[in-house]
Amino acid sequence: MQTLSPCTLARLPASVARPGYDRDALKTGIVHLGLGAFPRAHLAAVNEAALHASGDLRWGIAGVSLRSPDTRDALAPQGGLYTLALRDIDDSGTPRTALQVIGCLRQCLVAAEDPAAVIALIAHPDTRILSLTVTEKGYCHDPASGALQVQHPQVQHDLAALDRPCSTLGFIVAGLRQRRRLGLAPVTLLSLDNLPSNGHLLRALVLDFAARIDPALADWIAGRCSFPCSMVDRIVPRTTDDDRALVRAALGVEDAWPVVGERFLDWVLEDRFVAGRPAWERSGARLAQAAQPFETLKLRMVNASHSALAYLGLMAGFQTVDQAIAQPALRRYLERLMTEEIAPTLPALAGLDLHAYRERLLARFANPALAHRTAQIALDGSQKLPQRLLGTVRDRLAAGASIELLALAVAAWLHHLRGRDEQGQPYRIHDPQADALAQQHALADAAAASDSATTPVHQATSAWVRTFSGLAPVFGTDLQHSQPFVHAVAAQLHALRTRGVLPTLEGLA
Ligand code: CS2
Repeated sequence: MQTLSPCTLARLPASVARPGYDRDALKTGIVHLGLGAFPRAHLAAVNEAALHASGDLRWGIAGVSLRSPDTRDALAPQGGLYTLALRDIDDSGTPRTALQVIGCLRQCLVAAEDPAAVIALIAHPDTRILSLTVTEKGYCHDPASGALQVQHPQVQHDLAALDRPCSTLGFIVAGLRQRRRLGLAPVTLLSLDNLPSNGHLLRALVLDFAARIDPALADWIAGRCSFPCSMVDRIVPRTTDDDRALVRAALGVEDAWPVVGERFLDWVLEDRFVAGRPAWERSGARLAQAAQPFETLKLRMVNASHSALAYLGLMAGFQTVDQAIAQPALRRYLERLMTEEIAPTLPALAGLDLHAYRERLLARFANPALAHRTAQIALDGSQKLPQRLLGTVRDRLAAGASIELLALAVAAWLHHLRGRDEQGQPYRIHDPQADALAQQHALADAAAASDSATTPVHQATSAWVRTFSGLAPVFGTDLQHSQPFVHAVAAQLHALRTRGVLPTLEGLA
């Protein structure tokens, strides 16, 4: 079978959308770091539509994978073309797929193979936006405080050898240093990751890093570059072989690297672009004065529910989000979590119908055509919990409000760290802090064991939780000392350990 490429575009079925602009005339205005499925399913999709709507061909994308050559190896023979498959179900419950070949990804690089090429690209006169989706851990920061992890091996490496960086921050600062040396215009740095105030966070980390290299460079970046905040919402599971087979059958040619997502898309961003931007507002993006209320809404509703569902679902043996949400007890729990404990902490947003937002979210989770794996969402919990759950917990504690349902989500993460589900199936904990988590687990076990000699078992669980929440990069320095926090989490952890996930959910007050 032939491969998807500029030469085979013309033979695709008419139902498959494809680039309608002159790809050869496209310039690279956007350099994107972190070329996973996520940006290919939202940034590139909105950008593609903006190219069609505006005809402004300054805005092609060069994508950079930091380490893995897989995406470049798959896409280079396809001339950067790939298929976006948006999947949902129709009114009769039958899965349906809308297919589009995206053309705005002009170039793919692998930073680890050729760091100088990436620096040169960032420091190219055509580059105007440097965007990133490198996941939470890619920021080399302390998730609870937001501070740069100066001792992080990659940060240490890059501070000593910035000509051959390996971290995201290293590439950004090396590229900006080169722009400044060449007397080029500044760029906009656009974080698209699921982090609170992602633009402010990125700015603080870049400036801290740059100041350690050259304070004048940090001043140049602070004074000339901009860091708009953004909120991006689209569920994009990892592409599977089944997805590839489906796309192949529909296209009649082989696409080695398609991406699958839901139809739903919401992208809110602040309009602070120092070197211009594509007409994204003409293709679905919403421009806002401040993105933060939208981020808070999304992190606390979508991502918190997702993580709660992932840990509870994984422990109970449900492989995918739609299977998990089909359990009435889990669905009911999520409804209550959002309505009773999360919603009261959300910022006011004009025109927002929170009930409709919640219902649509539950329907998105129930989409069987996505088969989004709970194990995928469960990754990197140490990086996700602070902004997804613990900020809400703090707000509730400060208001003297109950946290029973939030505590269950936190307890589910802790329970899942034991590394085997309720059927006894073992799994690995994938987390950049895996070693620290295992150490803290052992400390907590020891604290609980010494307590259990003298106290009832649920008090020993409190000792366990108090000790575990001494892990400051996740829990900060306050939660360990909060009796209501420790007791609420311990009660839920005790229930999960002794009764299991579904009976615990059914037994909620
Ligand atoms: C998910 C997110 O993997 C995860 O942790 O919660 O990727 C989620 O699917 C997106 O943020 C939805 O916009």
